[in-house]
Amino acid sequence: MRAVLSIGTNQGDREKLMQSALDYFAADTVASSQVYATPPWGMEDQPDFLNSVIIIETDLEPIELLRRGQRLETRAQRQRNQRWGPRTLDIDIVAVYDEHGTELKITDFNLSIPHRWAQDRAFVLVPWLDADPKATLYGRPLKEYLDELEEEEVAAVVPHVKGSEKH
Ligand code: A4P
Ligand code: MG
Repeated sequence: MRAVLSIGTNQGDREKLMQSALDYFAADTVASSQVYATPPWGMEDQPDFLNSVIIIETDLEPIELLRRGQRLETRAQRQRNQRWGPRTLDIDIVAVYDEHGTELKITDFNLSIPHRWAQDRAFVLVPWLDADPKATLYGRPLKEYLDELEEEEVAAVVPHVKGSEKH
């Protein structure tokens, strides 16, 4: 299975947390985006995020992949207290494809794939397109979803300059 993962962080040592998640999946990673600095989406009164998208090849079942991601979030001492609120680490499964490249749909109590907001989020679409310029979602090229978003929202997703963190 090929899986598209979105990694986000806006609390703590964001660069280090981002790197730890990238390292965790490195052996399975077949493509990855740059790391982007992104304004908060959904709940705007919180610090900016770092976001990236990676594409991995894995034999894990989607639910097990979700658990692995959640374990990493827990290791990052993430507190779950607010929907769309600040977090040290967030790993979302954006989309999965079988060995023929067919997009899989999963609607489970605690797992829904494709991720329900993916097409509305510049912080997912811009890095995803960077990692995989040919990517599609629900059979449509990502570019089409990006064209439907506010220009400013898309333009606000910019490559993060490493080492520019203020402490
Ligand atoms: N869940 C269902 N489907 C999935 C999936 N495909 N991938 C369930 C991952 N998890 C999935 O998530 C709540 C539950 O969603 C999980 O227990 C899992 O079973 P959560 O991460 O615990 O809670 P949450 O993240 O606060 O809620 P939600 O709705 O998942 O938020 P999102 O979608 O993760 O958005 N702005 C910027 N710029 N960058 C960001 O990364 N992230 C968010 C969080 C908001 N704004 C952001 C960013
Ligand atoms: Mg999440």
